[in-house]
Amino acid sequence: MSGAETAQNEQVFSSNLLQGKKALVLGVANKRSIAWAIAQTLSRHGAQLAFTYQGDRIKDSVEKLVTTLPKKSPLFPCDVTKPEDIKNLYDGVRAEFGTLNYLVHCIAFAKKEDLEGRIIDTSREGYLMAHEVSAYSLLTVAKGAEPLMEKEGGSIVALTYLGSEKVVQNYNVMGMAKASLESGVRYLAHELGPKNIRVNGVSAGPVNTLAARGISGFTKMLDFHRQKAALCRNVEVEEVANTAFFLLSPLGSGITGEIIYVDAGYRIMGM
Ligand code: NAD
Ligand code: 0WE
Repeated sequence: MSGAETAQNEQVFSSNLLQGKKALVLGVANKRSIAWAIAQTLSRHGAQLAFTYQGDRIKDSVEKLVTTLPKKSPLFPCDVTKPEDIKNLYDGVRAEFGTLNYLVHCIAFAKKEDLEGRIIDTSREGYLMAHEVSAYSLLTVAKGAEPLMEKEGGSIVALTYLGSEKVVQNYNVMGMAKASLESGVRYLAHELGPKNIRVNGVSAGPVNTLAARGISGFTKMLDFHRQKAALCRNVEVEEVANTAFFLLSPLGSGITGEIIYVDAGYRIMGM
């Protein structure tokens, strides 16, 4: 491996910066999930965590991961398209934690058929599904968190992708949904700012997760990204997690409504 390809972050950082803080992480599916990398990082900096999982199908794998953390973490089922799940989630978080400091949104979904072919052919149902799960859900989970964050202030981070503002072949309806998500970040930042709740987005370069591996030609995309990126490499999931940590933590106290790119300098390149 050349120097440029070697991970730059072999050093693992820990601190007490988040000691006594409580974080809810949405979107862990397995050990490769960006949400899991963020959870581990928050835990290493002292935070206490709660998790959601989408359905019984992944309950066991999430449970197994969560028991590897030093502090016991409550786990709640939550399909964001089910309002009763969101209500039960926050009833549970209130009972376990009383307050909440941080919320991490790592959820996206579009039908496979809408991530290929022509965007013009997107069905109404597929469009609505992608937007409901990937963008509208930020509002519903933020709404649940708001009363729990009011006392101490809080911070929310959502994961997004460059396909929101530039055309990335086949990202299609997910690009529209991410544009909506990013706009939601700004409107929420304005609305929750007076309560000292910050809201930001982390725009990650392509990472080989479960969601990514469902996409045909993903390995080619990683190669292309590596060739074009200023740092001549792909991003490591730990780098995405460190930025989410920074934004959530007091280090990010002056930042809200922003989208920060963790893409090894891909987006800045012209030719
Ligand atoms: P992942 O598959 O590990 O995570 C996606 C999560 O969304 C899963 O945990 C899944 O259970 C959850 N989800 C889907 N539908 C849901 C629903 N109805 N209710 C509740 N949860 C639901 O993949 P990932 O790559 O870690 O994705 C996390 C986030 O990162 C997503 O927002 C994705 O768009 C974003 N992102 C990914 C990449 C990448 O290349 N992997 C790049 C930039 C941004
Ligand atoms: O946000 C994402 C992926 C989100 C995603 C992935 C899937 C695969 C399986 C949403 N829905 C589904 N539905 C499925 O059935 N990324 C940023 C990763 C990604 O996805 C792409 C990309 C990149 C990068 C799709 C097409 C082109 C590029």
